[in-house]
Amino acid sequence: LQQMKERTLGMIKPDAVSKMGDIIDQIQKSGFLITKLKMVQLNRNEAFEFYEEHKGKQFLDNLLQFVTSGPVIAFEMLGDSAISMWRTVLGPTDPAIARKEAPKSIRARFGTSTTENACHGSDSPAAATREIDFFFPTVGPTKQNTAQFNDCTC
Ligand code: DGI
Repeated sequence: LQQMKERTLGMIKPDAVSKMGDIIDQIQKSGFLITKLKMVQLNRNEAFEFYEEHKGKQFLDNLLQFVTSGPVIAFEMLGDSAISMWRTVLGPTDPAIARKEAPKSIRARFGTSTTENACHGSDSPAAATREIDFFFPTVGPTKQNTAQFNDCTC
């Protein structure tokens, strides 16, 4: 059963940290198990490493400015098809489009602009692995007990 589950990396961006309660609530009601979580403030080099796939994009500088403007909350989530499921729960990148196409999505509810769009989600298995390791490098105690999720009907 556990093998069918997938892990992905979510991140509440600085604009939505004040809404963390409602966001975590929606995540849990959507059937994910949060298996790791931390609040940190990234410096520019760290943010650039995290967003390395956007090197050369015209919006990168805005994105780095924004994501380093305050703390973020990063979390590893476990669930069925978690990578694509989390992106569905997030909704479209632009919150204005999200409010039209997916009004219950996180970006519809909590995003304000294409830059300030509340949350991040990994877009592929390779990105999920890299981004989980970025925030949660596998050093020190790593034992995790997710047995409770085996009985979960979600
Ligand atoms: O996976 P997403 O977060 O939905 O989108 P992405 O991976 O294409 O881009 C990462 C982030 O960069 C996105 O959440 C917001 C920002 N971004 C993407 N495209 C644009 C953008 N910001 C601006 N201002 N304009 C864009 O076209």
